[in-house]
Parts: sequence; C-alpha cells; structure tokens
Amino acid sequence: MEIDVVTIFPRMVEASLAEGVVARACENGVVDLKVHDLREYTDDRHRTVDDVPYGGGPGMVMKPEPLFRAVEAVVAKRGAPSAVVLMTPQGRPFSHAEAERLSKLPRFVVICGRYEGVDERVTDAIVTDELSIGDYVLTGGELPALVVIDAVVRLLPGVVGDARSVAEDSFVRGVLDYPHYTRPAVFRGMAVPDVLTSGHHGEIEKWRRRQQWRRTIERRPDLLETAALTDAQRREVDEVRQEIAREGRANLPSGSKESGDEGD
Ligand code: JAH
Repeated sequence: MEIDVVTIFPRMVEASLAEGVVARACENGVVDLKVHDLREYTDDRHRTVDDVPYGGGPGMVMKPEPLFRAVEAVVAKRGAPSAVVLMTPQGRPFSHAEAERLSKLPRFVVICGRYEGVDERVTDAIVTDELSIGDYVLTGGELPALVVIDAVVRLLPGVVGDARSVAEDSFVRGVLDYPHYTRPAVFRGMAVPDVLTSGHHGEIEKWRRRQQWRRTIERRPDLLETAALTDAQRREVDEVRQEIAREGRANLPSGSKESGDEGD
C-alpha cells in the first residue's frame, strides 16, 4: 500500500510514524509511506500556504494552489490515488468499517488541514473523502491523519503478528472488549478473577462474553442498538442486564429501597 501525507508539519508526522507497528510495516515494505511538505509547493518567497477568508471573519484559510500542486505532484510520481482523504471536523465519522475500506485500497493521499480549514475548491475538486475522528476541534489534521493511518496499516496482512488480535478486535465484533489480566495472580492484594486461573476454557469463554456484554451495556449502550445479534446473544444480553439491575438494588443503602410508587 502507498500512503502520501500532505502537511505543513512533515517532521511531526514523520516522527510519529518512525516508531512502533507502523514503522515496522514501512521497514518490511508492507506500506510505502511518504510525507510531503506543503511549503515545497508554494511559489512565493515566504512560502505562504494560507490567506484571509473571502467574506471576512476570523482566522485564515489554506490556499488552493499549494494543495493542488502537492496532490498533482503525488499523482505524477505514484499515479492516480484511489482516495484523497481530508481530515476535518466536518467529515463523516471515521470508524473501524472506514479503516477496513481504506485498507483495501492500493494507494491513498491524506491532506492535513490547518487554520480555519481549506479552500472549498480543494474539497470540491480533489478530495474524495472527508473524515472526522470525533466531535472536537484540534489545531490541525495531522493527529487525525496519524490515527487513520495507524488504524488502516494494522489491518494490512502481516503487520500485526497474531492475526487473531485483528480478527477479535473489539470493533470487529461490534461490542467492547472484556477485561485483561496477566501475572502476578495477586498484585497488591488485588486478585485475578478465579475463573481465569481455573483452566476451564468453556467457563473462561462464557465469563469473557458476559463481561463484554456488561461493559457494552454500561458504557456504550448505543452499540447494542445497532448490533446484529442472534437470539441466543439477545437472551444473554438480557440476562446480564438483569444481573446488573440486581446488583444495583443490592447496593442501595438499606431503607432507601424503591417501592415504585412513593415518589412525590
Ligand atoms: C482542525 C484543520 N475530527 C478531529 C479533527 C480533525 C481535523 C481538525 N480538527 C479536528 C482540524 C483545524 C484545522 C483540521
């Protein structure tokens, strides 16, 4: 896979990609990642990449010419990309499904915006996908671009050593992960749940599955609204819901138990 990143902070992007799983994927030739300094595609003495907004208002806008030239240079060198991604809070939500889609492309470009945003003609004429990693405003698209690249590259064959890690990813299953433990069995008085040291693989699987439901119910109930669950899974979710409700009642201070009709 070939990935080209266009940014005014190439060292920031290169430094982040120089270590860890993505760096190894680059060394192994699984991915050919190039970072392009947008200022190299300016033509004035000050290497200007921004300008005031038409219509007035605060902040600056990224000029179209350097971005067009940068993407045209990538096309000239590498051929036409399958996607030109722009990181922006106005984009559609980035998700594991989006990462899987991008991981199937042979080549894509990521544009990192800065300032108030990029000239809309860039979006109209060269961007194919506007993506957002969440509902917050950052100072630029570099960190979101790194998030997307990390999520995509780890899906490429051979990048993550144990293929089961990828197959069992929380968001592949559509629910949250179960709790993990490693040695020692007791750490500062805190013991690992007995079932995990019991050697009963059936019981361990069942415990983990119920922990996944529990966490998802408690932390991300929205995931269960849209999850495609079998009847057996629905039944198990309902059991865990009842278990949580029982615990909730058991934890009420005595004398404060609700009867259901004494509110005022
Ligand atoms: C901020 C250009 N979805 C996260 C996200 C993505 C991009 C930006 N902020 C947040 C951003 C300023 C300029 C892009």
